[in-house]
Amino acid sequence: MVNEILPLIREHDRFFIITHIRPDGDALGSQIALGLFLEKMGKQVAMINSDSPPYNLDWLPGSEKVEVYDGALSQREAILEADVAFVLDTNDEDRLGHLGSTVRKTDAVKVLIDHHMEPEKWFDVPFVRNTAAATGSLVYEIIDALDPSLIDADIATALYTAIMTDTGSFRYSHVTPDLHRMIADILERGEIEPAPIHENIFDRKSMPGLRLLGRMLNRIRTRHNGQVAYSVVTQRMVDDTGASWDDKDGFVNYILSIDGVKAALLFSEVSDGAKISFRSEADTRVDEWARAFDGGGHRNASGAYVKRPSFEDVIEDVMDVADRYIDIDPPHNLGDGLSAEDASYLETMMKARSGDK
Ligand SMILES: [Mn+2]
Repeated sequence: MVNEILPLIREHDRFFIITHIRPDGDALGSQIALGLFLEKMGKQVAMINSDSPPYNLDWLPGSEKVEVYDGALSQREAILEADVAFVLDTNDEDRLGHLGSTVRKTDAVKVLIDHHMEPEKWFDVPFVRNTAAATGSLVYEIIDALDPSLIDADIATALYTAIMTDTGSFRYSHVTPDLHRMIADILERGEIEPAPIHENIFDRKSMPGLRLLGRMLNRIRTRHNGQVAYSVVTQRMVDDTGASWDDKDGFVNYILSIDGVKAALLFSEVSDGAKISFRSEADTRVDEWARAFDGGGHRNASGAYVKRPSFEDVIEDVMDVADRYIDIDPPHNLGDGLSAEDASYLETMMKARSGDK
């Protein structure tokens, strides 16, 4: 509950904030917004992660204050001497990288601020709402309850980035009028423009990255009458194009953008199997499908890491059970004006054809 966090912030001075490995916009935006806000309250703040930000977030004002853990004494001290340790946007020790066990063992009050399901049990104060659009919206609630007048351009930019990136630019099913009102307040208080933030995050792609995108688009396949689609990024494709693996971020959204596709998957090759990104349209959910392969995430955006002897095995195993998790609509109007026998014959034919695409 947010009410438990407020006195913790008011009554303590030294804070440590960490977010997950391979930090995304919500992770870094939430961390920076909370960190800058606490500093403006006159608190001592250390922001330390296991990984550095991706290239499209390194411009975020305040990111220069986020350190990458290198074992330095000053960093260890900051963690061990903190009164309160905030863990943002993940509820899982492993997702904190090599800092995980240190954070778990610290004597600080451990506060979780997150919107994922099934939190681990070691947090003293969990502020968790899995219907929240972003961790950033929970950080906003804390700021709003303490002193929203402290929201300046940098804090607003961080909050906007967190919420915008985790909602697919305000399109996923968690987006509500209330969320838009929150965004309006953030824009007004910070006196910031949204457009430059979108440009910084989405319009800085490299030429090799776009070539990789081209290769990925060429390999899109559909199943179930075009309602489920997937593609791949392989090591070979990355090597051939000179791209980096980070360039595939957002690729899965192109697959979902195909007319009629309700659920889209991107399989990325790793040495012992594949990493999978699942995305779906608002009224279709993919989290249960991801969870069936030991992954997790949200209704419309999930992920999994599946180990198999070969990359192709993963694709087959995952795609073969698509219709267990996705409601496949029958082909439209097939039976109109036909006898029942002809209609069922046609449908069988369609099924056979869509299966081998
Ligand atoms: Mn998030």
